[in-house]
Amino acid sequence: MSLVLYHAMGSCAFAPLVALEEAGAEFELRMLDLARGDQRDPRYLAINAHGRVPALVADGQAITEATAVLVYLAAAHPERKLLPTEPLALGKALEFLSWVASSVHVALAQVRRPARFLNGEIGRPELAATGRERFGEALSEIDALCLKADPWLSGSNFGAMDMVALVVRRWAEGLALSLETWPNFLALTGKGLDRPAVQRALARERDTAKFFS
Ligand SMILES: N[C@@H](CCC(=O)N[C@@H](CS)C(=O)NCC(=O)O)C(=O)O
Repeated sequence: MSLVLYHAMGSCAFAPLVALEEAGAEFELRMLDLARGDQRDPRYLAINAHGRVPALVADGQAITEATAVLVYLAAAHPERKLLPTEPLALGKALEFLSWVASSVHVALAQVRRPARFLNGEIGRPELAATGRERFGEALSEIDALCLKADPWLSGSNFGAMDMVALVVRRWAEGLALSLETWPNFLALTGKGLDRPAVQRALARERDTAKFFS
């Protein structure tokens, strides 16, 4: 099986990167530079026509959307228990991943990419302010989930929900939010960051040269 993950620094593709490291999978990492617009390079659009990361190419077949990539990796590495198999727990885990992708990520996009929502300059500061507010509210919701984590959001083992929580933490840091406001989230993600596989993922993204030079 050949696996290639397309990722970009600070992006939601960090969760699949951590999942691959946790699973001990052999894979090639290809880093895009989103600020330079690599995601719109025709060579990348041929892999993901939406022009976004992540994309995981498994034996020549591209899977896009962070949630779908995580579901694929969970199914490909059942022994790693990235997602629960018990129906209710699985439903709750997918609820969390879908909510982050469809709501939390969109709040972030309001702040970072207002041109996606409004053609002109008018209204952009209000859009960004609302996005920041929604993002903060989401962090409070995640903080409450972290309080109940036992010991991880995913249950007894560090799984897909915890990996996505790490992505949210990096987004929050990117927005220069004070994480002390959400102490349970800070503690859980701090524990996640200490994991050897997460440290390997951080080192690997840092040490991998940009793919399109
Ligand atoms: N719904 C997609 C969103 C993917 C997405 O927007 N990824 C961002 C990085 S976190 C990206 O590629 N941004 C580049 C752009 O918006 O041009 C998912 O959950 O995977």
